[in-house]
Amino acid sequence: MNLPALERLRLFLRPPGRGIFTFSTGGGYATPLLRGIYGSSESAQVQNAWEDSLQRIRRVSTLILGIPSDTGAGILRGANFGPLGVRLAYLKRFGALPKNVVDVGDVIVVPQLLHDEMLSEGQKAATRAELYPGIEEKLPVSPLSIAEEVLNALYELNPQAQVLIIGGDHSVSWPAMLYCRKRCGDNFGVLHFDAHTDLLENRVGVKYCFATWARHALQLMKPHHLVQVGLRTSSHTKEYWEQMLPVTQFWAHEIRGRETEMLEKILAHFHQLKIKQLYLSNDIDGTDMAEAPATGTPEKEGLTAQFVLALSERAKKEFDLIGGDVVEVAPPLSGEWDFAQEKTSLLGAQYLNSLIK
Ligand SMILES: [Mn+2]
Repeated sequence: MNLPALERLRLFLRPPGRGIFTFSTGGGYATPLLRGIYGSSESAQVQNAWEDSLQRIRRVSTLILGIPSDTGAGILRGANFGPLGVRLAYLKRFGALPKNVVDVGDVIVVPQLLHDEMLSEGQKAATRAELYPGIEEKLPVSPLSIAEEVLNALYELNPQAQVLIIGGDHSVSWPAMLYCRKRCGDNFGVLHFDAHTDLLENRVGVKYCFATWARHALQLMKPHHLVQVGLRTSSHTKEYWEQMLPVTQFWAHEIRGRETEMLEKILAHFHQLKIKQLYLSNDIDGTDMAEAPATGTPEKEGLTAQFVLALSERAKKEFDLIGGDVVEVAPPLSGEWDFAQEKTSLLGAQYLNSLIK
């Protein structure tokens, strides 16, 4: 990439809430968020305030990135509104972000695309002409491919910053895994909350989606550095997965009723492996559906939010939490349109807050 990192970010990102590509319909959803963050939803003012915030990337300790894509989902959708819902709920619950945090905005999402490897040259050229008029460079056009380049640019501008992603379906964790690999080599741990293993090699022949990112991530890290917590819906058993793959699992039924003991056991696993740098991926469906109903694949008999928060806080204290995500929050599935009050978005906001250094 020839363009300077900040230039690339200006092309690949939009102000918070503006990443879902809209023409005449749908742009209004972001208005309350923009007013809440910048005090205005007027385009020129928002653009100026957002560009100022990009200038602060080098000076802060945490960067927040929205990836409003649910093209990688496969059951119920709506996680494309996750970044909007979680940010609105965050504002309502906690107010403005702390001074050491910058929200860099949303990856621009063309909602029919997922990863550039899935596209013909013709489609890539056509979308490039729309997204980046007048630019010769062959820039990425799909949300996961753009996110990979955004994370590269953020790393270039501030290699020490913690990067927190708001998804999006769980496929958005794949570019995050590439980021961890670039930053730490193969020596990083991943603490992964989920009802599902996300360990498929592919799903109906599709390599990149919500069900495969964790399988591919195993190839980027040392054995048993991926720890999955809260599993309860899989076509295979824990024994099957742990024998077949270098993964460590703690299923929901092992944790329920023994939270205090299991929390220590999970943390001890990372310490035994001498892991220092940790990434925390929080699929909100790891939490019981009674507490997190607005998600694409809600499951009962899950983790309590209290346990997930307690483990996240401890992980932040005991490890160098280089990054994390909150994914699969799908506020439209709640049937409510005031996302600032919506239950699952509010929980997502608490999870996000628990990760901020
Ligand atoms: Mn998942």
